[in-house]
Amino acid sequence: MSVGAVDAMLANEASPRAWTREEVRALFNLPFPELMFQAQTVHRRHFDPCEVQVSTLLSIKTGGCPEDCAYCPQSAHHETEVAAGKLMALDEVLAAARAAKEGGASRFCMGAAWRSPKDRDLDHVCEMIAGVKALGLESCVTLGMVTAPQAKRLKDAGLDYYNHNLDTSPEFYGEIVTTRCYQDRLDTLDHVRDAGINVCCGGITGMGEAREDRIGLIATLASLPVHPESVPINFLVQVAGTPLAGTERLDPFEFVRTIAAARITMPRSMVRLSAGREEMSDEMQALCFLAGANSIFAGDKLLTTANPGVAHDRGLFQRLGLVAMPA
Ligand code: SAM
Ligand code: DTB
Ligand code: SF4
Repeated sequence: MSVGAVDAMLANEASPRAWTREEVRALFNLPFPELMFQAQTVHRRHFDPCEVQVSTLLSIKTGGCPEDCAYCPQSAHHETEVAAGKLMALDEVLAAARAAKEGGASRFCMGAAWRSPKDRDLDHVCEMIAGVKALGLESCVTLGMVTAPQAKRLKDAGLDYYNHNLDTSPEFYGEIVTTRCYQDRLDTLDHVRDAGINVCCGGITGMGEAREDRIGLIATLASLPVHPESVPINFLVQVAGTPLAGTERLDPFEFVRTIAAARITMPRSMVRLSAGREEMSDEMQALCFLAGANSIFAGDKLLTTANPGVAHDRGLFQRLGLVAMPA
């Protein structure tokens, strides 16, 4: 597709729609300045380009996970320095949520290294959600696969967002995870959507995938029955002991292109510049914001790996004239 043809294709975009691979491929193939122009045009149609939503992440149950996700330091299949822990106590979680609120976060996300939660685990998580909501924060959890009744329980507890990523294209997925399949992920997304919870769903780049896999990921996300409200794009954090440690580092511009493609294809979604910021220059992060990213995780730690500190992010926001999005 020529630059002019892509221009014409985007000129009449009014509402969210499904995207074919060919269309997404055409975006990835644009010269970088054209892609950035299109991404910014779409971004400004729906958002203030100077506002960035800030979430805080807490690992409420760390390590010892039975799944074999090749990127993940928390999998029991890999020998990493992450020790397996138990589910955190409610008061500890709420103390962290209070600190996140004081630090300026509008959303508090809790992650658990589970394949799927047991019903009695869910009792505790529901109490945490209710506590986080009572503090005036939006709530998000990522607990692995959930059934329809479990999703309903989470909704009843007041959950705002459920994070469950597709991670990559359907073709590459089997190289990365063997203990659950792509369809399992799609099923969980359906359960969450049907329960009336906002969907947070994205993927990872830099795992040794081809551009076609990044295209396949974006086309799949943008063809879900409803676009995810939030789309985290992670840059692989290489952790010693995981099978993906030592993978050749992806060209940073490819990552920026992936952000831009997410922005253009899912115009009303929040696109999160997610894991991997610790190893990115400030200039690369600025390019991601220019490409349409409008959400980040703040705080020293993601789940188990490092994230730029709050002071650094505050400085970056100031230098770029960005402001935290009000809740
Ligand atoms: N166990 C749950 C699950 O897999 O759905 C929730 C937690 S899991 C750590 C959430 C997401 O974090 C994964 O789907 C993956 O996209 C991302 N992630 C995990 N390890 C990562 C890494 N080393 N680099 C970048 N992203 C990572
Ligand atoms: C997502 O897409 N990225 C976040 C969140 N959802 C849960 C997690 C990133 C984890 C990075 C590796 C770690 O810190 O363990
Ligand atoms: Fe477990 Fe989630 Fe890590 Fe996969 S990504 S190993 S499911 S914690």
